[in-house]
Amino acid sequence: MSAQESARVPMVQLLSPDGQYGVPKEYAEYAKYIEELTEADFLKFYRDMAVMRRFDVEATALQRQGQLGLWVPAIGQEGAQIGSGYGVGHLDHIFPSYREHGVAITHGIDLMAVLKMLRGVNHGGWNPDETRFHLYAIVLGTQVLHATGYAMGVKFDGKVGTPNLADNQAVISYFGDGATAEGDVSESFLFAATNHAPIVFFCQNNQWAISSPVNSQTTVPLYLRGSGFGVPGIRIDGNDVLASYAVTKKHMDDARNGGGPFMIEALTYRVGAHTTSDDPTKYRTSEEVEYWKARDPLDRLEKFLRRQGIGDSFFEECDAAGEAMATDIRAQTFALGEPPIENMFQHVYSEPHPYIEEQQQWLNNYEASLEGGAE
Ligand SMILES: Cc1ncc(C[n+]2csc(CCOP(=O)(O)OP(=O)(O)O)c2C)c(N)n1
Repeated sequence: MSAQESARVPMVQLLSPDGQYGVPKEYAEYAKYIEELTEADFLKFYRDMAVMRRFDVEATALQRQGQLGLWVPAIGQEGAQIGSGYGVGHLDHIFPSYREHGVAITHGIDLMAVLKMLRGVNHGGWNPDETRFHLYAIVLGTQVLHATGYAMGVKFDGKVGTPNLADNQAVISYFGDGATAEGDVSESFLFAATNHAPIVFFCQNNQWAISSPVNSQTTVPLYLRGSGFGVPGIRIDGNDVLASYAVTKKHMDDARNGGGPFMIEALTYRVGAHTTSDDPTKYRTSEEVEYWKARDPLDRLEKFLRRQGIGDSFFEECDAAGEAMATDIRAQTFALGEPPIENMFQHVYSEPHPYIEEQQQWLNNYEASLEGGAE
């Protein structure tokens, strides 16, 4: 569908681009989730969005300085990620793709673990058992199948829809508009629906899959993609952190309580490059980018907070905290050593494997030949 057609699709928006809060009557069911929030929650949303953006700027600079192999920017997607991340319950499991640094922040992942992975010195760096935030997945759509399987397991274990609400669990999986074209995602919808699995499919439609526009992935709004399989869905304004929070929270609660799978399409925009290896000026116009910058998720929440009487000092504190974080991760990144080369053979299989041992032996011999002055 064209950008003009897409803009006419109804979506949940609770915060307008100029920071006015209001709940249209057709979305009244979401209002209570915002009414439960305190001022401290709104400030936390802003602070984390600001940290996420500053982290992104710093990581991009570190990549340009040769400190990281690659960086995957998420500027513009802070509202979708911080809002939905906080909508996830304390026992729920999260299956990200590779751009969910903001969701990672909401679940206490050490940001250095993300940087180490993109420098190639670890294989992920956090423990999914403890954090319930699973490892990044580069192969598009795989994490959606993993999430669906996990949700089916939760269901088979009887942890869904029990009277003991505090013990129930659900799963959320993140993926992009491009990933919806993968068979894995369609298969996930089918298994989730037929097993009535407790899962929310959270699609960040940032409108580009590298250089492929979303209208090459679909002719219908993506939130309808699950419906033929039996997965209902809704579109939200992904640059509205409050809509992202309230809609995710409601549908995670519903899934946990036995309501089955649901799909959320968060309409947002990747303002930066796909990765630091990409040059988006080759395939999209600066007018389009400016249009979306004017709908920036941080500006929108800042306008809302200022309307609530939050003054300059809070925003200055956020800036200072962001600078301190950036200084810290820069120093930590510069201090990272080279990992032992043997690391590449570890964690390939859980038990010793003859092919891996053979390759390691070849490397050992090669290194010994260099030490012996083979040149
Ligand atoms: C199965 C598979 N095919 C192709 C790729 C190469 N690839 C990496 S990212 C990407 C675009 C993904 O776009 P989207 O799903 O919209 O997510 P975004 O990167 O915009 O967050 C492609 C094609 C891949 N990683 N995995």
